[in-house]
Amino acid sequence: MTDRFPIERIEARILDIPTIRPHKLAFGAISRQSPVIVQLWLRHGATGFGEAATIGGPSWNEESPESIQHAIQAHLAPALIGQDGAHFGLLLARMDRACRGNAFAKSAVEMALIDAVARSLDLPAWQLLGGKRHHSLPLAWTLASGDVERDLEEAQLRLQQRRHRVFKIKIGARTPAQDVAHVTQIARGLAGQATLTVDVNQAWDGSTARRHLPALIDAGVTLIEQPVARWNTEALATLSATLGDRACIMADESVCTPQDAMALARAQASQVFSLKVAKHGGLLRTLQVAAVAEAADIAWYGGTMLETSIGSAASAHVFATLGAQHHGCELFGPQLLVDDLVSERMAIRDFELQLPDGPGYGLNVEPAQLDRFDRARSGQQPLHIDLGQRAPTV
Ligand code: MUC
Ligand code: MG
Repeated sequence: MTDRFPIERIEARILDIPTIRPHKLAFGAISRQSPVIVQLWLRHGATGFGEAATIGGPSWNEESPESIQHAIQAHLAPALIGQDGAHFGLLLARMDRACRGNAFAKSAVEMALIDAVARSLDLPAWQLLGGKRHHSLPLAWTLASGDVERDLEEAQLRLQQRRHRVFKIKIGARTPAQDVAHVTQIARGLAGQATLTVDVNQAWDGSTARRHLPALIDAGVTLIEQPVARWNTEALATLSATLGDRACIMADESVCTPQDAMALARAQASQVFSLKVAKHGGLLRTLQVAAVAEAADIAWYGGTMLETSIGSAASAHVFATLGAQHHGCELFGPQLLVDDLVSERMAIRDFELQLPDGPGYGLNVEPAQLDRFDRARSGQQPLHIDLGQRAPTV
């Protein structure tokens, strides 16, 4: 049998795109995103685009834009050039043989491959991933300016625009008492208008979480994301067992591989998994993690690494195919950036993200925008996260 879609070329470049305001998380603040954009050419077919975005260089997990670009250029692209792009599973196995780990890098390549093959077949990517089950999903916005007034202004505007009524508040950088006060003030300001979630990004230990989460729940928080370190399955399980009726515990950094998902499910450590294409190592592996969740009666949430419209639309295609037990999504990355790489973004209507169709991810990527933000052209340096003041230990 002749190869249908020989892979001809794969390129990866780092872009630097400022955010509309500093975005403050438990581990530091960012004022730009540095996505790695992959372009993949098929000899008898189309070109596809993929993206891997980290947050604060290698601060969110081990991979950085520079390590992702290196893994692709030095190891993943050479393993795939000349291979038939039609066989996604075989190509994932080839990438695994060429390079251990490096899930973000693999996800960007696989994303570009699926886009290219779907475009060549004139199909939406969701068609290759199992078919569409959702046409839209509730879309959260993250409040992370660190300032109550500014957060409330941001939230009120988005409520008026009918874009967001689920707000995720980033905490963990300050003392727990300061965080509780911050969330409580926001909750009072938005009472009756919004649903509130918090993301602690692993900043607390088990006893801090046990002590302070009840006050956040009393304030009105209904979903609590990664309150403790990613290895701390035991603390997650205790929190899920004790707080579970009043609010859901959601695993994020703890759940990357399908094996992580199995271990968390066995331990009954969380009621929700935040799914992110990058940390799972691609769209197909996101489906695998989602399958474990569904089998274990764990709901899913459509997470983000603050990608541009490329990574966000690819994520939307896979989320569109998942089951009914979900808590919506947070694919707001494009709106946090000063500009985008595509001519038209996914639409947001009545507080919901309208999930896109194809071909591929249904995007029209603008080459001039890729050039405009290209680090190799602008000469920007790798990002150093703003570490700010260290929070006192509790
Ligand atoms: C994370 O840990 O969830 C997602 C939204 C946001 O504001 O930060 C990210 C990372
Ligand atoms: Mg998170």
